[in-house]
Amino acid sequence: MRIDVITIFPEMVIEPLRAGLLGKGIDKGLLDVRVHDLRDHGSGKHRTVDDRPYGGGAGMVMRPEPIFAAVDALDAPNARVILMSPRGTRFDQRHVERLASVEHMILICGRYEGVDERVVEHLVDEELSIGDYVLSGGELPALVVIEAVSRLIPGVLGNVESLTSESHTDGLLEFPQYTRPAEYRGWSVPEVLLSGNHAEVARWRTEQARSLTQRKRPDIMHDLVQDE
Ligand code: JF5
Repeated sequence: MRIDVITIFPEMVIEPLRAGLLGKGIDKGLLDVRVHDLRDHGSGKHRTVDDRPYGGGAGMVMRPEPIFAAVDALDAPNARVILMSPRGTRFDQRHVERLASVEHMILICGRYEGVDERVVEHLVDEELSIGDYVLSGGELPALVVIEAVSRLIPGVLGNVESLTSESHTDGLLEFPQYTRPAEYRGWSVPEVLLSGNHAEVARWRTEQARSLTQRKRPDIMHDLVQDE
C-alpha cells in the first residue's frame, strides 16, 4: 500500500509514523508512506498556500492551486484522494476495512478555516472526519487513518491473533483483561479466569463483551442488532 500525505506541517506527520509497529512496517516496506510539504507548491517568497475568503469573513481559506499542483505532482490518476475535514463522514472500522484494500491513497490535511470548495468538488473522492470536535488541521486525523488502516496490512501487526479478537472487529467492545497478580490491593481477578476451564472462560468473555457494549455503547449494540 502506498499513502501520500499533503500537509503544511510535514514534521507533525513524519515523526509519529516512525514509532512502534507502524514504523517497523514502514521499515520493512510493507507500506510506503510519503509526506509532502504543500508549501513546495505555494506562491511567492513565503510560499503562500492560503488567501482571504470571497464574500468576506474571518480567517483564511486554502487556495486550490497548491493543492491541485501537489496532487498532480504525484502523477497517480488512480489514487483515492481523501480530504481530512470536520464535515466529512465519520471515520469508523468499516471505513478502515474498505480502505485496507485501496492500493494508493492521498491524504490531504486541511488547515485554516477550510479548503476552497473546488478542491472538494473536483479533486477529492471522499471527505473523512475522525469526530465532532474542532482541530487546527487534518494532520492528526490523517495519522489516525494511517494507523488504523496499516494495522490491517498483513505483517504490520506482530501478533495476528490479537487482530481477530480486537474491539470493533466483531462489532462488540473488548472483554475486560487481567494479568498478574491475582490479587492487587485486595482486588481479585474474576475466579473463572483462574479456573483453567477454557469453555467457561470463553463464555464469560462473550457475556462480558455483550454487557459492556450494552452499558457503555448502546449505539453500537443497536447497530449490531439492526445488521443481523
Ligand atoms: C481542519 C479545515 C480541516 O480535519 C479536521 C478534522 C477531522 N475530524 N475532525 C476534525 O479538522 C481540521 C480544520 C479546518 C479543514
